[in-house]
Amino acid sequence: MKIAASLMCADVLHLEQDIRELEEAGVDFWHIDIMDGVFVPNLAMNFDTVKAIKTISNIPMDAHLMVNRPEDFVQSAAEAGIDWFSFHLERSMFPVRLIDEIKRFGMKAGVVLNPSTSLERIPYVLDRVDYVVIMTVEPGFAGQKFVDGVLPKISQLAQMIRESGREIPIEVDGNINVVNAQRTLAAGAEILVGGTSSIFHNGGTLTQNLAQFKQAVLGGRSDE
Ligand code: S6P
Ligand code: MG
Repeated sequence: MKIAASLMCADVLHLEQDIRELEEAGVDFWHIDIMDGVFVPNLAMNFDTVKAIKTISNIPMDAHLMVNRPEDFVQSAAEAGIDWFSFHLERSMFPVRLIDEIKRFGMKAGVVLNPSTSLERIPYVLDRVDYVVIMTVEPGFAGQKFVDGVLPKISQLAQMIRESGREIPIEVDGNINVVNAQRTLAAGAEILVGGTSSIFHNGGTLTQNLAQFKQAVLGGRSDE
C-alpha cells in the first residue's frame, strides 16, 4: 500500500509546513490535481506551485490531469518536475500515442477512468501504460461520496493486469477513508489518494492522521 497525499486538500496558507510535516511522516507521493475549468468545473493546482514544491521536497509528484487536452500539458508537466502523469481516457482519442509521448519526456504514464467509464479500452493500452487510476468519485472536487459500483471494476482490472503479466499498479482516487481503503485494497488497488477523508480530515495533526489511517487500514479495523 502506498499513499499519495492530495495537495489540493492541504491548507494553502500553510502549504510549506504541511509538505514538510507529511514528508517527515512518510507519504509516498504528492498527488497533484490539475484542472482546466472545462473538463471539470473547477480549478486546482498549477505547475508553478509544483516547481516551488520541488525546491523543498523530493517525493515523486503524481499529476492527475483533469483537462480536455492533456496532450497540451506534457512538456510543461515534465519541465515542472512531474514524475507520474495521468490523463483521462474519456478525453483522449489517441491514448497510445499520448502514453508514448509522456514516457518520451521521462515520466511514468497513467490512464484515469471515471466511475462510470468501462474497462473497454484498457486492453489497447495494457502493453505500455505504467499505472491506472480508478476514480471512486466524479472528478473535480474533494469531499464527495464513494461510488460503490466501482469495486467490481477494480477487481476486473486487477485480473486483466495479472493476465497481462505486467506490473501495473492501480491507484484509487476519491473518498478513500479507512473502510473504502480496505475495500479497494481487497479488490486489487495499491496506491491510495489521501484527501479530506483521511490525511486532511480535521481530527488531528497531519502526522497523527496519516499514522492512524495507515494503522487502521493495515490493522483491519473498519470503525472509522
Ligand atoms: C478530485 C481529485 C481528487 C481529490 C481527492 C480528495 O477531483 O481528483 O484527487 O483531491 O479525491 O480526497 P477526498 O477524500 O476529499 O475525496
Ligand atoms: Mg485526483
